Amino acid sequence: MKNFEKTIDGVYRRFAPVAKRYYYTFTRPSVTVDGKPTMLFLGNHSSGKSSLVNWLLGEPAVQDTGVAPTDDGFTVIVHGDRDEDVFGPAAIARLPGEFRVLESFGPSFLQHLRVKTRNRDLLKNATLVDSPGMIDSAEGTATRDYDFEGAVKRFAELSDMVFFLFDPDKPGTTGETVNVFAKCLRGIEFKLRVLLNKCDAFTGLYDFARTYGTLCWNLSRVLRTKDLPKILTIYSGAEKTVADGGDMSLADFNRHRSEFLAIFDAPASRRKDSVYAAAYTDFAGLSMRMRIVNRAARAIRRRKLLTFLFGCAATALIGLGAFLSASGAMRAHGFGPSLAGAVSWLAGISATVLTAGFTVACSRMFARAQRKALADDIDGMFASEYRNQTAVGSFDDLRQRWSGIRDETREIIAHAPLSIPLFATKKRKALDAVASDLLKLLDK
Ligand SMILES: Nc1nc2c(ncn2[C@@H]2O[C@H](COP(=O)(O)OP(=O)(O)OP(=O)(O)O)[C@@H](O)[C@H]2O)c(=O)[nH]1
Ligand SMILES: [Mg+2]
Repeated sequence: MKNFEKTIDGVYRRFAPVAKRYYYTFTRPSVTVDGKPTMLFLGNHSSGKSSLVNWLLGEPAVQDTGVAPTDDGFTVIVHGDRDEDVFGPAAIARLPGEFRVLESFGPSFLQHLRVKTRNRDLLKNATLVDSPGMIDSAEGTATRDYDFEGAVKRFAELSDMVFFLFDPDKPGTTGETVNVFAKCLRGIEFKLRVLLNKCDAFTGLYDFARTYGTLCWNLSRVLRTKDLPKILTIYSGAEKTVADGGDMSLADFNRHRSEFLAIFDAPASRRKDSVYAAAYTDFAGLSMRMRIVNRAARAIRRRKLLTFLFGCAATALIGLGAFLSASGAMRAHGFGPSLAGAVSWLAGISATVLTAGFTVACSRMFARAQRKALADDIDGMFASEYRNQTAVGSFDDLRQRWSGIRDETREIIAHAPLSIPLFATKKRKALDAVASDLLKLLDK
């Protein structure tokens, strides 16, 4: 595991300058060697996230719980010999290096971050992250003074397993929850586990069936995957045999609880899977970005060269024409050779300068128009760049990867300064080779 993390971290470092040049943000730009798997808990407010964390960690309770919205920030719970709570900007210094990327969310976010160190067995193998519950405000969107969705997305990318909790009261009807599901968890569905929590509170089978049905209905509208993800029906706290609200047996729910707990028995393999998946997505995405941007930059360069050559020819011709016609006219009017010569040179030089200026202005305008045209036909560019691969068989993976980087790539081609590195193709091929070698690394 150590070697695996070291190699991947090395590859990230090696390609960081290339990624910067292509405005590509790695999802996990550094991998902590010998890092612990991170488990993130998301869900509606009062869906029982903090209670579940407390149950996993054992007595005494680490997180506050309550019916009203309790948590207003993210709490990272890590292993440490002494019990310590660190709030705000200092908290980030307590976390492994890969969490540094959270600093980019600014001081308001950091005010909502805390790190708790506790000496509990489970924390020796995993780090837990409790999050603020998702809430719907009156206007339909919850207002927070930091980019909540962005922070959730970053945390989800940094985590090795994401648990999304729903509870029987609100099985997926909160707008913010649906938003987070739709936007932030795109592309990381593989590490997502859906939990239907508080199953000990059902009054009977009908109550359970209605809730489960509603949850599936809501999930199907936001998840892209063809199959419904596995939903673990669980509850936290001491084991019970019958539900609180009726006489429904909890035997099957108890089985799911054991399945849920088993995840925490071997969390290291989850980390390996997710580090691999993030690295593969990052490297393959960067390679795709390089191919499309290089293609666009080559087209722009070709157009610039053509305009330059055309401009040079036009400038020379017009300058010469002005010189000759001025000297002809001066001579025809009987001016002496020295005055005729001076005026002709003046005419020639002025015409050359004017034409050159006009050519430069035109070439800038053409380049801008061409960048816009290329950006507008971004899908066409993707289709021609990948025509060999898309012509045969299914190319779902290519299309999915493309949809992940398409909009940003479009903006870059339209507006950002483009500078292709020396040996761009060689660099891209090296990156492709690394991406395909990762799988071998995983088997070791
Ligand atoms: N019956 C039952 N109640 C639960 C369970 N888990 C939590 N609760 C109750 O649900 C309420 C909310 O629990 P919390 O753990 O604070 O929920 P949370 O998701 O952390 O809420 P926020 O921090 O506000 O987002 C509390 O009153 C808990 O006692 C459960 O498994 N079964
Ligand atoms: Mg909570």
